[in-house]
Amino acid sequence: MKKIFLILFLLGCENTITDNSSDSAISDGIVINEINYNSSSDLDSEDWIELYNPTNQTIDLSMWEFHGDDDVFIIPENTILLPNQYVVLCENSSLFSEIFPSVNNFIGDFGFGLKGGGELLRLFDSSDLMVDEVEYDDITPWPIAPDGQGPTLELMDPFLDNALGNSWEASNINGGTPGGMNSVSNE
Ligand SMILES: [Ca+2]
Ligand SMILES: [Ca+2]
Ligand SMILES: [Ca+2]
Ligand SMILES: [Ca+2]
Repeated sequence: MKKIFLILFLLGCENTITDNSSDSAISDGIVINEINYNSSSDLDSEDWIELYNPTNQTIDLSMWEFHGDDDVFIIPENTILLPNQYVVLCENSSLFSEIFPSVNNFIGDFGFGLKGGGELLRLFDSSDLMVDEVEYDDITPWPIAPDGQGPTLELMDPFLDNALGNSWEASNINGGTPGGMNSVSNE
């Protein structure tokens, strides 16, 4: 009997650990919601990612860190994301605003490119807790059109597991939807 309890206890622990990691991602809320890692040559804004706040809380992103495989960008002070709002982190803000003159909710420059063959992107809060991570790829099950054909990678729903390629689609719009609702979103 004791043995069974111990096993249940251990199973319980394992579940708790697993749940905690996904719960902390959800409770911190911010989601990597769109990725432009390889622009088409006619619409080359250089690389960017879009963050989304799906919670009903205002979240302060000041001093949060965006990590690529080899590089880190520190989000500036006074970066506040209201509920249901988006912000774009861009590699090159002047090129970005040339291509997307009507998009104002961006910050940069993060100054490094996102790899054309996939890369691990991670977001950490100011206490160094990981908030979200996506290791995108340019092969199935990831949509492949975002690899230089014009569309971006768009998350279909901010509450889907964005670690999975199947949760993403190529945007319906050339250049994607930086700073606004994804074109493939059902909402
Ligand atoms: Ca790139
Ligand atoms: Ca590629
Ligand atoms: Ca996630
Ligand atoms: Ca978008």
